[in-house]
Amino acid sequence: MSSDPVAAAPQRSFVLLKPDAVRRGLVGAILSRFESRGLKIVAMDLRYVDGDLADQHYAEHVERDFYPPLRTFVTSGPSVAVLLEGDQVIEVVRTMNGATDARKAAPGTIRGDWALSNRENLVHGSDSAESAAREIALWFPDFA
Ligand code: IDP
Repeated sequence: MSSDPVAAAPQRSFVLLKPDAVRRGLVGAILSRFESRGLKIVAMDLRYVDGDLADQHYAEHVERDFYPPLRTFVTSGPSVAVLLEGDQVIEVVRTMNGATDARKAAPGTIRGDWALSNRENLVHGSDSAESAAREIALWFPDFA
């Protein structure tokens, strides 16, 4: 029997394809990477994120200097909200997304291949099991 709690059950992560991904027509390409890796789309929805939802999603950042322009950006057009499932999906998605500052993201990552900004960096992925639970409850309450 495995003693690794992470490996014991498929995990879920909340992923947001931000407005730049939709605007630039990269939704299919990004989803294709996740699917090709073996991650499963459990739920997906095109969302017009309003200021309230942005504030709740980024609750830990609302006091930061970078938040006002980030809020403007995430509300600037439709995003695609995705619930992904798979073995260690939270860490796998974070690795596939690449560094937050896309200018420093490694080639082969989503940000490292297709973005060049520390704000408009195409994707969000939950950063921990606790964040995933909070974000899934916020974005996909039927799956919480
Ligand atoms: P993450 O998306 O890689 O988890 P976080 O630190 O949680 O990174 O930041 C959330 C989002 O806020 C980033 O994805 C990016 O869009 C934006 N952001 C973070 N730091 C900066 C910054 O220094 N300048 C501008 N935008 C930032």
